[in-house]
Amino acid sequence: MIQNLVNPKKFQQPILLKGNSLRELKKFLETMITIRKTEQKLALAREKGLVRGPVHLGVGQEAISVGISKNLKKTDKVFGNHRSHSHLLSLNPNFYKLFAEILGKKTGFSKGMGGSMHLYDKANGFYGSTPIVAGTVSLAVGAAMAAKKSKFKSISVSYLGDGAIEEGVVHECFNLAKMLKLPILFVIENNLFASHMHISNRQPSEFTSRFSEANHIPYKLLDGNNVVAVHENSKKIINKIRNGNGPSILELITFRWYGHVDWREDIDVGVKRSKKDIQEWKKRDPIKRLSQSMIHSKLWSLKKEKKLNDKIDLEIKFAWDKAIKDPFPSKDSIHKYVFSKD
Ligand SMILES: Cc1ncc(C[n+]2csc(CCOP(=O)(O)OP(=O)(O)O)c2C)c(N)n1
Ligand SMILES: [Mg+2]
Repeated sequence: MIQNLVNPKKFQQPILLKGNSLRELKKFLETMITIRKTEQKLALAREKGLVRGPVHLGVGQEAISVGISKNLKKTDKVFGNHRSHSHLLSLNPNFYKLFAEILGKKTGFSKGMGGSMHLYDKANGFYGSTPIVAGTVSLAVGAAMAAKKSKFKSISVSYLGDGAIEEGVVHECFNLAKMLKLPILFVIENNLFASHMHISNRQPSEFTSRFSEANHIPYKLLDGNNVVAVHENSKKIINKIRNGNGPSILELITFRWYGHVDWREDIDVGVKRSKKDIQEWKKRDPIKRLSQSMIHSKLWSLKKEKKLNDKIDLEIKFAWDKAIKDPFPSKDSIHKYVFSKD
């Protein structure tokens, strides 16, 4: 059963709805669609040359951060990686500020100084995306240490990929987090690829949560394209962490529809990524599976979904048009925010 998680032909059916109110389910759907459409807009803008820096897109992986973020508080500290649009938008769906940042505008999340891979939104608990693979894992552990020392019941969340697990620092972090019983959730987004290389060419197993056994850290392995399962399981795990039981690892199997970076599909650059696989993984779409379940349960309809899609399309168009017209930061602000002596 668990082995099937990496088979693109499996887990394509509608998901089991349990425990969530209609309001919560609609919110999951709306947030996932919003994140998807935001990233699709970025893909198109990048292809057209309107966006100048690289964008790492997580289309297809939306259920993970949407399911987890619902269980977080604004005082929790979330640390992302290079593919973090969804991590941030799940906490604060302000796609206008994301567009502005990626276009280098003063109104962006990092005042236009960072772009896609240096996002920051402290007010909503997002402590940063960064291009250095595994670069934030130790920061998340440090934040958890601070939270524990201050006896403040906040937790850290560290998003990392199946490629990041291959960095030594991650294993030092697992060990330290366990030894100090820190309030941290490590979320491994296993999309089976690191850049262009499939996990079977890099590791003796397709699952990375096995590393938790070396440090006696509890872990759970799940279908990352099932928002209800992600939400329900992370809720229980986060409650345990919040109540002083130390770290946990949650590994979520998923797949990104785009290639490693920008709008291309990467079917021609490496091993084991065929057009057919991508088509099969698209059938495991986290949005479609939730929507179908809601329709089967007579909680939702295609008509309502069209209305929702139209509304989000319009909001995205408005936000993009506004961000495009926004001013760039002044040249001297770089001394204040990037090369500051303070
Ligand atoms: C320290 C470091 N090594 C290598 C790279 C180049 N690099 C960027 S993303 C990436 C793959 C990361 O894979 P994973 O952690 O699985 O995340 P995904 O891209 O699949 O979301 C690599 C090797 C880097 N940015 N930093
Ligand atoms: Mg990966």
